[in-house]
Amino acid sequence: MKAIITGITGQDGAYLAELLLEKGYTVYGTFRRTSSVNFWRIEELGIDKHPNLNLVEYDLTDLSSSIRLLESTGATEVYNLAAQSFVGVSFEQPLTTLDITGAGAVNLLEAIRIVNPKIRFYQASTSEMFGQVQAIPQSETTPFYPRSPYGVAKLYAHWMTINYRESYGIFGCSGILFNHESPLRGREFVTRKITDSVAKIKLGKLDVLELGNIDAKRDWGFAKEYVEGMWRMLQADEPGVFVLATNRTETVRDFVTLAFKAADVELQWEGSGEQEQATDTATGKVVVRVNPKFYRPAEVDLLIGDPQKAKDVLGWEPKTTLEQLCRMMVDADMRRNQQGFSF
Ligand code: NDP
Ligand code: GDR
Repeated sequence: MKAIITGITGQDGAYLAELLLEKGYTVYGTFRRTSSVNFWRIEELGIDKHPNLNLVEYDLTDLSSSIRLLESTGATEVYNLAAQSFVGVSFEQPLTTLDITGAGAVNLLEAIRIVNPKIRFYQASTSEMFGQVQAIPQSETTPFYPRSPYGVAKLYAHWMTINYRESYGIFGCSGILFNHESPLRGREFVTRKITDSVAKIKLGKLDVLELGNIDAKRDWGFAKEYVEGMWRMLQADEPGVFVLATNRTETVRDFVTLAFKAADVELQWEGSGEQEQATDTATGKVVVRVNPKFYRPAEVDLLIGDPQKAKDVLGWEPKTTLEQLCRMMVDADMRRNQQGFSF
């Protein structure tokens, strides 16, 4: 069993590599040439020196490297997790996002068509494709209305995966995953920004956490469970589109309250809109403030997914509650900040 994971330096790539290694796969995990190495996640999971893990330098925007990657490894499963995945940045870099997040997936699909059409392909699609939602909750049949260059690029890759299945019979699956978080989440994303800041405030290393739109509602699950769903999709009898979600939605504000609570800090919220802030009830100090600098040109207000199909067909179900997830992340960030490092 040989699998390629593009984007092994990211959150999901690291967890998926751990899962596949446990299952006895030989894993080829791709990373980009950057000025500084970025292996902290696979190091934290303790798999960076695993004998069955091969780290391969690769850029998703390059078709010929995609072909060589498939030829040289002989892999039978490809999990395309690499992307410019930060929605906020996609407004500043729409064309780079299109190249990597949209066209990048087609480089791999083309390479599969050329090298070995029997290779099974997983595309990391996203609830961002629902954008301005057309139904509540969102399922595999809900119409799309993306609200960011990232969402639009992902929608292109999603339809191309379906198109390559219908045109060439490629076993292409598209997982429409709702937000999933963990202690390995990047600090640019809101949950990890919050839990890392809570730890820093608690330890006296930061005064105030500044956020953008705290009214946004998200369906947050635990990343480690979601990568199991990806694997199950590629083991199914038929390729398909599957939503992975928890079917619970909360505001960013709720997540902030939960995170401070996990660090034994009670918040008092006051004001509204750009004036909204929260104080620590024990000290009376302002610890959270809204800063419009973090607003996006267009926002996705409400996401809540219906994972019934994944449950029925794949036997997949989320187990970790938002409270457990949030505490896990706060604890990890407390430990890291106490030890003097935080990625
Ligand atoms: P991350 O941002 O943590 O990881 C993205 C990975 O893609 C990194 O390893 C990054 O490498 C790599 N990458 C970026 N550009 C390129 C490129 N040009 N060539 C090769 N590799 C590249 O994302 P997550 O792990 O959170 O998400 C995994 C996938 O799932 C992404 O496609 C994301 O869009 C999608 N997704 C994520 C959800 C979530 O809630 N986490 C929900 C739905 C979909 P580097 O380290 O060098 O930057
Ligand atoms: P999202 O995640 O855009 O849903 O994309 P993110 O955590 O960046 O934002 C969630 C919501 O929080 C609001 N927000 C802030 N966001 C960030 N990053 N920083 C802030 O300071 C802040 N303040 C408020 C945002 O406006 C938004 O409404 C993630 C990524 O992993 C995508 O790759 C993935 O496809 C989707 O989840 C599903």
